[in-house]
Amino acid sequence: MDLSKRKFKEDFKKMLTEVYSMDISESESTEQFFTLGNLLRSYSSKNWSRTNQQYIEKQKKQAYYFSMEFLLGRMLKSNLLNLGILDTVRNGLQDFGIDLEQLITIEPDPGLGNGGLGRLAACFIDSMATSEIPAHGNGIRFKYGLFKQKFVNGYQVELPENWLQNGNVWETRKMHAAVTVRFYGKVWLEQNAAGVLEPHYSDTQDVLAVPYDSAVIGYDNSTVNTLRLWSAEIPPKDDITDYWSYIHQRNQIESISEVLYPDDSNYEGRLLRLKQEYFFVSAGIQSILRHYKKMHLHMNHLAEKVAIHINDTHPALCVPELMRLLLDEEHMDWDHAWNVTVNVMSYTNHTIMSEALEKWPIDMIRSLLPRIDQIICEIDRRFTMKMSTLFESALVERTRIVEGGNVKMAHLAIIGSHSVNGVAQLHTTILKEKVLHDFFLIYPSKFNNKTNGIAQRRWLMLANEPLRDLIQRKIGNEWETTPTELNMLKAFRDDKDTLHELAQIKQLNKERFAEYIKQTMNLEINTDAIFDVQIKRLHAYKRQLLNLLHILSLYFKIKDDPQADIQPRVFIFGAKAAPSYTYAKQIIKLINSVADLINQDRELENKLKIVFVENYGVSLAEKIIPAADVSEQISLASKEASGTSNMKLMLNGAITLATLDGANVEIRDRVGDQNIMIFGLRENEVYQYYRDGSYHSRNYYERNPVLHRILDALIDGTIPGAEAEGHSIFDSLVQYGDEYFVLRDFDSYAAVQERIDHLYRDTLKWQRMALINIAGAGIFSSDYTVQQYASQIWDVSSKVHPL
Ligand code: CR6
Repeated sequence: MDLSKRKFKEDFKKMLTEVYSMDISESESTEQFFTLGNLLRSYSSKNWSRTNQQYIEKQKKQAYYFSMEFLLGRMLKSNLLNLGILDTVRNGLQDFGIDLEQLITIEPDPGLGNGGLGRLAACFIDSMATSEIPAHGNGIRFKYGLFKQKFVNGYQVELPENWLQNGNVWETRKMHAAVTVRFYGKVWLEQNAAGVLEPHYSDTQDVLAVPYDSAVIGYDNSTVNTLRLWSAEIPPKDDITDYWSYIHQRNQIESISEVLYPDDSNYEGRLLRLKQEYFFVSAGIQSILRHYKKMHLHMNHLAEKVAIHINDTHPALCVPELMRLLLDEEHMDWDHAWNVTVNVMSYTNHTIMSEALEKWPIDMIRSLLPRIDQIICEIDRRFTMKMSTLFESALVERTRIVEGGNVKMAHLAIIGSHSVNGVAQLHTTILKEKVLHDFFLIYPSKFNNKTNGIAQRRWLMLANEPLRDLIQRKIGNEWETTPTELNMLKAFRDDKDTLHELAQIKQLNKERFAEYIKQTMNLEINTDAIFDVQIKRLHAYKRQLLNLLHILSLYFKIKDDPQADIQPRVFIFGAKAAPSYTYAKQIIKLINSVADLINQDRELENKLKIVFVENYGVSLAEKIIPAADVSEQISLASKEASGTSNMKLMLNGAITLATLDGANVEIRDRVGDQNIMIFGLRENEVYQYYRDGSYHSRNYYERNPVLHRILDALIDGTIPGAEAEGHSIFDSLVQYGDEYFVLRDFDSYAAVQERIDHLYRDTLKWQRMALINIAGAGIFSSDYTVQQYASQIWDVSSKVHPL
């Protein structure tokens, strides 16, 4: 948008007076932040309503991205950037003596997600608006986001994250768009006068779903889409007879949108979670149908105007819920309704970890959602009947939705969708060949790959302004909307000046981060050291332990020979563990204890440090990523569906240290073997071990003296404070088979780390690699990913065409 500094300053002063009756000298950061937020809302409101109007007038097909999680991060700077007024506002505020960077910190970081999946949803909605795709987000307005992590004596402690405490300046409550969601009760079918079976309900518990809408502003265009998050409330009642039972009921209902479940890949089947899933699915679909009806089209044509995306299995109830509405409310017959439903729905699988493939006891569904239960059983019955004529009975049994008293949500999503995608090439191949092979035999054409992506706006333009400026000076700014243009940077791969500038920028970012760590953790870190970064949820398969064992090997090396020729390192960790995931929490404690041991050792001063940041989330990632030299992507091959921090880190010039897992494979293809550090078992080797059962981790302990010593350190008191954790982790690795092949991959990992140690000393060579990584990262923009979803899955329009 066009906005002069003068106009901005006038608007800002006016808004401050209108909202707070204050002038600038009286106001504090909080008022200034809310004033700026309100101003941005007013700047985007015209385009917001115009975008919606156009979608209706042109009868545009629209997509709805249903996701339990949207891990947005702070929105102030991102909205300023997308509106094209970041610099104007920064300068204008400066004239008032207000520092934008300081103002930004007033905004809470809404943690409405666990990890990659939730952050992906946030990158997607940004990219959808930027690519002018008519697509919106639909989720839950959790009152408490993911817990705030604190370390107490090295242990993770979870505290509530009350992000809404001071209100959310970006949202608008839309009371007129509220809908009712029904739980419990009895349902029976009765013939009406026309002889059609109709459902009747009694004793239901009704919940009012109230939407809160936020604008999703496209970058440098006039598209403003909507993120709609639902809040659960008690329906208005005039006849309250028992006040206390009313309060009790109200609390029970409000708990539906109270907390985000802090489980990343482990799901505990709990009733409240099932309620949450049905709640936002039912509310979302009801509201979509309401909107569709405004176009006065027959329900048979729904799939021509509406696409619904099921992001992981959490919203899989979309399938029976749309069926319910089409059958019961719109009186369609089963076959038509089913046809419409399958054409509307599409599903993304985000993991092969079997414990994350959701299952719900059928009895639970029956009592909570009786009509949905009937519909699921009918879908299952028809599926089984049809497939029995085409496939062997064992395969049909394996693919059924209802099995062993459970409803398998992935099966429901696959059977009820026309598209099933994985999130990286390798992941999709594993789905087709192994995890979902049975379904691939039944529906080969449903399967497709959409490799994840990241929004280059947040992860480069905002997080790393010095790098953004350098790139702009070298190749202009076409890459901001056509990210593969970053490729042009390759022309500078041998240009010493550019490489030196790159090195300087990295140094600056490292110094900034070091300053932050000094302020917040009272820890000095050597900025000449290699900043070696592993930031992601704590999970055994991601193998933070492999990293830690290697750190211990360096520790012993220096202790044995204080003059050892080792490039100094700072190992940076950021990770939350699911509160119920004991093993992950033990690993956190162990890392913290090793950090205490190393960081307090004078002999290691400036050579080795561990920084385990508390409460890792989007805002911290924005600080860490630009400062990273090495990106640790070391999951056991086959286990990480895609990963997305790998993409963010490469975009910021970190060198990837990786197994050939998830999207690392595609990163390798992009930058070539010379510019990435690959180690470890390949996916086929892992599966070979599974088949022949020939991995015996104890042998590695017994036969590898380096490993032997490191592992002994876990149990012999070398690491004070973590005796119990050390024993438990030792046992998991040595006694109980080492599920994720940590010991098997150790030597190969350590060898590659040693190569990094040498390579880093040659600054030009290192920066050349960094530059090639930055140049190759464009393809991993979520702009491309969503453009492919738009054209290949949802069949909705988009401005830029896929590659
Ligand atoms: N944990 C995958 O594990 C992937 C993201 C987004 C994950 C990760 O590899 O990049 O999804 N899976 O696709 C789930 O959350 C189930 C993740 O974030």
